[in-house]
Amino acid sequence: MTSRLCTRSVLLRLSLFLAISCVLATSAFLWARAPQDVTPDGIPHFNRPAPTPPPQAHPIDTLMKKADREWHRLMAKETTDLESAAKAYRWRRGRHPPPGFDKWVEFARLNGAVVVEDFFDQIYHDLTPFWGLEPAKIRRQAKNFEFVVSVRNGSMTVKSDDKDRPWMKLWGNMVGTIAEWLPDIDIPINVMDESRVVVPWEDINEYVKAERASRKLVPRPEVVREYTGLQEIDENPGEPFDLEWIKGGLYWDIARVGCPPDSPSRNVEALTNFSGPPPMPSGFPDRSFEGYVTNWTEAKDPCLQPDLRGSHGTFVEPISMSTTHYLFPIFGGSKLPMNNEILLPPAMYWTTDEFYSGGEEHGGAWETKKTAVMWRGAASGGRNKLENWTRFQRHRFVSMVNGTAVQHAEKDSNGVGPNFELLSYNTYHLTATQYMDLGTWLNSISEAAFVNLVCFPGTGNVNCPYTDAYYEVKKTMSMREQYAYKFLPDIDGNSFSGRYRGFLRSTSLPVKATIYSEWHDSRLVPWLHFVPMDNSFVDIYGILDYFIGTGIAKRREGEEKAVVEGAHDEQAKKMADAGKEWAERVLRREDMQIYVMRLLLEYARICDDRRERLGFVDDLE
Ligand SMILES: *[C@@H]1O[C@H](CO)[C@@H](O)[C@H](O)[C@H]1NC(C)=O
Ligand SMILES: *[C@@H]1O[C@H](CO)[C@@H](O)[C@H](O)[C@H]1NC(C)=O
Ligand SMILES: *[C@@H]1O[C@H](CO)[C@@H](O)[C@H](O)[C@H]1NC(C)=O
Ligand SMILES: *[C@@H]1O[C@H](CO)[C@@H](O)[C@H](O)[C@H]1NC(C)=O
Ligand SMILES: CC(=O)N[C@H]1CO[C@H](CO)[C@@H](O)[C@@H]1O
Repeated sequence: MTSRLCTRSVLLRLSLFLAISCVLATSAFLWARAPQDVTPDGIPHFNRPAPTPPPQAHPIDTLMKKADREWHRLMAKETTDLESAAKAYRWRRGRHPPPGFDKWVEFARLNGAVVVEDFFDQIYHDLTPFWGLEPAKIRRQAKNFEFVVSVRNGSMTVKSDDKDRPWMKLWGNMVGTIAEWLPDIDIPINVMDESRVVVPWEDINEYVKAERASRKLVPRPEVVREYTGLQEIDENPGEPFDLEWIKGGLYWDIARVGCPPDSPSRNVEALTNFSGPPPMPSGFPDRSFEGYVTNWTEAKDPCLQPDLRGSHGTFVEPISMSTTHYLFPIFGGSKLPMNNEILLPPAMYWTTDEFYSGGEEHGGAWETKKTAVMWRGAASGGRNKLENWTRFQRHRFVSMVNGTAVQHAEKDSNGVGPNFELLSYNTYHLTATQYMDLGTWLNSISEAAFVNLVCFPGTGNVNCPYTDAYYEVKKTMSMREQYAYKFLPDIDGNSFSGRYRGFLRSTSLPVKATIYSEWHDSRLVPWLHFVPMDNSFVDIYGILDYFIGTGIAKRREGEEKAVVEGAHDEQAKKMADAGKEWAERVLRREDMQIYVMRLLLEYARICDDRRERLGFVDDLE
């Protein structure tokens, strides 16, 4: 804290006394690049010798190397035929594969899929607790839900209150394309943006134990090879269960009961005062590697980050809430780590609507792109109001990359903005801030803006009395137009951000922060296919500094080409290319079908009274 306040005060030209005590308090390294390196008027001057390069590798270099190794480790497990796939299955899952597994392998093979058993981990994470419920109960819950996609005799049907509900249509369509290979199933669908189920951790733990106890490789003669089917429930559907929906209250308090008892968030109560900037790290984020996300699973997990209760719209004020603490089967496109829905690839990824998918145009060559950060979107994330808008993630992000807003904070208020707090320049040691202030630099490399302030109470879409002073509303920009920029941050809205797949498939580089889990999580490797970012966004400057550097090209004496100090453009291009190439191999529509087919075979088994003995063993004969 001392050095944070001190250095900032130097930069902000506060009292000499503080400057001296700061110099005394900070290390020799800081001293070496202290005030004289910073131009007081924010104008870059390049007539100084280049700073000596840092002694070790940049942490991002280290993380990229680690990601490469991680990917090779994954790919070493690739399976190519029924035999190796079934073997990998038994090894990882401890059971026989479900009936229909041979058709599944065949379908994957015909569609040229990369098959690594680990890519399907999310399915097992989601379904495991259901081994703790009676199959008959799951079938009845599923059958009687209001929104259901069903398969009978290889045909798909949709039950909904309105046949034009887009999510129902899209997911119905997705299941319909593979229905001929599926057993009879009822798939209850979450039609809301927000996730719906948080079962207390202690209950889930019991359900998971039930799965563990029943897990075994049943001797071949005892294996049942055919699903029972749903005739019985069709003839005798019974009544819906009362799931005791919770429709009000503080979502943080509802959600944290899903956290492990010893996790940092479990016993931290919700906030009720959302005025001013959110709690933010005062140094490198916890669990980071020298300031950068190193474990993506942890970086996304609110159970490990109580601060998120005051800095993410999901916990500040969701638009709508309808949650239960009882386990029942419901499928949706995204969820928090403490939720218990069953994930499908989001309908927004299945649609061919260009607004979400970005269409089939993926952007031009890297060299033709503008070296800048582009973000356009609505001020969603929840219901932002006068009393709490400063705690919403999209607002925070747009402000933190707004050079003017950042400059105000630096010059006038000791680094504290209306909805963010800056770290000292001596935390991340950016190249850019050796030459200019953060605001000046950001103004030259960043073009983020809202297209709609989503004010509450509503005042039309463009004006908003409490945020007008902080944001300039700009025109919507199609994803295709955004691909003209190298760096595309992706920030949660009311739940996950539906443009992520489009960004991954683009020739630009996605920079991703989220607290939501999705179907694809175990097939994407952070720092290889995308740049992971902390939910506080304090690492955004370090990320941009590494890739873009000062943003201003200059020619050194005796050198032919002008270079941008500190830039790693090659690495950015490499990651953008790798992400695109990988998305074209494992995030195709075919890959979604393959994921859903595997998921639904498993789900049908869990719904079957004979589930403990149901299995596929033909490969062992
Ligand atoms: C499915 O097929 C079975 C056997 O052919 C038949 O008894 C049943 O009525 C069919 N169900 C539906 C929903 O078509
Ligand atoms: C909320 O917090 C702010 C800043 O800490 C404080 O000024 C304000 O009085 C608090 N409001 C209430 C209602 O407690
Ligand atoms: C990331 O963190 C999770 C949860 O703490 C842990 O289980 C996992 O092993 C970690 N992954 C890596 C690659 O370190
Ligand atoms: C950037 O911040 C300034 C000062 O808060 C504000 O006037 C301006 O509208 C913001 N720009 C955008 C694009 O939101
Ligand atoms: C979850 C929560 O407490 N949200 C609050 C956001 O701020 C408004 C205005 O103070 C409150 O009404 C909400 O309850």
